[in-house]
Amino acid sequence: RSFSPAGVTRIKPPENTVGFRDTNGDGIGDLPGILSKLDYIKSLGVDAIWICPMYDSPQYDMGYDIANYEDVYAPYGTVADVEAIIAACHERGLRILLDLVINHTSYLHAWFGESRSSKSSSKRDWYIWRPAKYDVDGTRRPPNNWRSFFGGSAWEFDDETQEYYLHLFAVEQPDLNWENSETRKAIYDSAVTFWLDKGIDGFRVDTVNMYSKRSFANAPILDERLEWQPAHSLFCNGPRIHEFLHELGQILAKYDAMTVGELPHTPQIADVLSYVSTKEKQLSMVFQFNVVETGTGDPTFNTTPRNWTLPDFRKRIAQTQELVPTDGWSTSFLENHDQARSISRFGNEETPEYWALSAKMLAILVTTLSGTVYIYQGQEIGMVNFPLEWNIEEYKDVNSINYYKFIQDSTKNDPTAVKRAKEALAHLARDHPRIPMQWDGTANAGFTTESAKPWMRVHDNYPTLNVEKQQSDSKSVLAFWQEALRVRKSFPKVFAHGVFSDTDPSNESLLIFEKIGDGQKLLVLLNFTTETKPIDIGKRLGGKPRKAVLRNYEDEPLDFLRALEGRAYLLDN
Ligand code: TEU
Ligand code: CA
Repeated sequence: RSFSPAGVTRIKPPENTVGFRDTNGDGIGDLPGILSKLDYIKSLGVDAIWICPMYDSPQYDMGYDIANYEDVYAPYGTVADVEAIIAACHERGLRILLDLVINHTSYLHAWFGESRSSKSSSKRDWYIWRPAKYDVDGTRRPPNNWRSFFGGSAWEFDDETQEYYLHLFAVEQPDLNWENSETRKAIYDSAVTFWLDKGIDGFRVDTVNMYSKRSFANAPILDERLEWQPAHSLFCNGPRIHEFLHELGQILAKYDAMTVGELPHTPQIADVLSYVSTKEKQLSMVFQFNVVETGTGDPTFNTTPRNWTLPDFRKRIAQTQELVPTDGWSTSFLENHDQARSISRFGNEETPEYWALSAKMLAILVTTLSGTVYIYQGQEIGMVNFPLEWNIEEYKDVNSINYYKFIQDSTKNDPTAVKRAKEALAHLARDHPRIPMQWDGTANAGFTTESAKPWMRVHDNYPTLNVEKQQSDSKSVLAFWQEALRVRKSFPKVFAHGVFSDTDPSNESLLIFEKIGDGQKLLVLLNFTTETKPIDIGKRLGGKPRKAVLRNYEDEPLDFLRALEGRAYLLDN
């Protein structure tokens, strides 16, 4: 366990992944914390929960670096705690998904220990090792120019056997070699069936399209200033990926388990369908990135924000909805542990009024789209990004830390560039969704005991923005989400299965769309600006008086939408 990959800045690993709830006062969220809040989760009107990786891990990527698939990270609890959650979920009619992280393991996984021990190890081929390249002057170089997702080369040289190993993510996350059938079998036996046998209902499958590498050729130069280039086209959606997922699918089918795969860098519907088409028997559904990538940077620096327009945003929504009339299935979401808060990105938090309107308007958007809806902890109470004023030390995510350091180093600490990097993080960093959940108005927001030091700083707005406060307010964001999910479930044919059409694709201010299903039509009208915009709603309702099934203002004038107003109407088709 002494092995430490060379050539990287050692960062102190954070103790935790997301901060849901701490029950023993060590400042770290834990499994009993999840157990204690299942009734709350159930009360939202959801059917299932997905738990981010709770496995044994040195936490270089907040648990997405797994050292043992069959054990739990001790500060979170034990395998028995997970079993208790499984049982408690099922008692309440909730299903439970775990996170399946099988593109890579931690460098501390026993498989990697054996693999790196010698070139003749029986597990050598379980990871991806390649010899170094040498310049004429003897300078050692990695096998190719690939950039890792978290910056720097995607290859790390190991002194022990004088070869490089591939890591698409952090240095501490070596990629498994899926070409080796023995490796695949070990993955299925350990990561997959160990937990299915314990009764979980399925998995969220991490980086589901990266297991089959196309080749190890140099990536095309996308940005000449960079030594290492993004190589998605060479490792995403590779030649054997569907064969692998079909193999995995056969195991999952035995357990009737559902899956939601994470599908980055795959914007085209035909490619998405190759994973989720029912006849392919691979995945139940996937998270497409089209919508959440709105307003993010180029593939090299996805942390850098860029301007976005409503026509761009709605085109991306339409791309996810295109799956609905096929034999595949879609998802609807705006947040997860990798995405900054949606209100801070797509809404407006300038005033408390705008904040609440945005939260509800975005809730209407997410709950009226077809597919399976996913909401992320804190989204149901309208949690927002932490402010720009927070020190850079408050950022704990490896992606944020490396990004900031890269900008500092590559610009020789140019103040303008460094300031811009900090602004970028304040807008898009993965840290925003990971700060402690805001349960109540006591010190530390009820996430942990009042005297404990939470592993990440609590948002300053917790005294006014918390679950307890919203539970006693029938007009709260929380109450609105509950209502929206209830209405959605009352009309599943049109809310969850309806066929989407954008009626005003070039409108820069109003997002208006229709859904058709089972003789019904759902009309959704959302104003993304803070100005009142004229629109003939009466005409769109066919001249008949209607009451909106969802709305974020008290009354329903028929010739305009006010700031951040949202409404959904059900009509006969
Ligand atoms: O994310 C994979 C992924 O492709 C991105 O969303 C990633 O977070 C981003 O590109 C980083 O720049 C998954 C997990 O959701 C993420 O938390 C993990 O860090 C990653 O895999 C590695 O396991
Ligand atoms: Ca704890």
